[in-house]
Amino acid sequence: MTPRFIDYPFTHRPAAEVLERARAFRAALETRRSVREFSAEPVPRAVIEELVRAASTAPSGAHKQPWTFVAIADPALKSRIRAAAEREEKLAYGGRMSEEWKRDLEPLGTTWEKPFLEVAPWLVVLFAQEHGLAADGTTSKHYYVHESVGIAAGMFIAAVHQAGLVTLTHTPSPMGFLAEILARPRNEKAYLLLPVGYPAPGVQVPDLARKPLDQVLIVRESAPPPSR
Ligand code: IYR
Repeated sequence: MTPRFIDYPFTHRPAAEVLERARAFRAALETRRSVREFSAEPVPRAVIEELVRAASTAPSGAHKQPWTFVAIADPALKSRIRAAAEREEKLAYGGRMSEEWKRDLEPLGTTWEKPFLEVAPWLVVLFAQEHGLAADGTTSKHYYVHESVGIAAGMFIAAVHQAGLVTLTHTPSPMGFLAEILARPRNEKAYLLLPVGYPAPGVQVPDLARKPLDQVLIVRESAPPPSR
């Protein structure tokens, strides 16, 4: 197959402007926090559609775009999801999670109770398509599915924040009930559950610090890498 290429309308910016834009975007992202208490204030469907369009610009293995976003506003469905998630979480907190894991979660103040699953105006469930599945049942390969879906998730989270809303990367474990309740085809596995909305008035978040740059970045500009 002969690949078809088109012009890419790229704007070349001088380094000083690039640095300023990088700084401004970093500063914007720095104010993002995961929030576990939501307001019931509605969010228009058009907002969710834009957020999913933004996430869906993510790069993916062989451009297969192996993701499906399911956006739920229906109160009855949200209640079913809450009930099923809390059933699993109760078992997780009650013994499935190790003592070390539970200790690690203490600073976050999480419990098995997930009222946000009913309160948030939207629950967005991100599914990973482990392979392609055509309407006639034929399957096809997908590549780097978890990397691709992870990138789309990150872009969705950034888009939510940039829009002026909050979300949470919720992973009720195990998540099998989501494909069942939402009647997803067998090639789709739930990857993340992201409630989206406004935070509850006066919401508080855990007092956490992010790692400083020198703990997350190693730069080798000219010296050879150290030998081991
Ligand atoms: N899924 C549980 C537990 C949990 C696990 C991790 I790792 C977190 O960072 C936060 C919570 C819950 O949602 O409560």
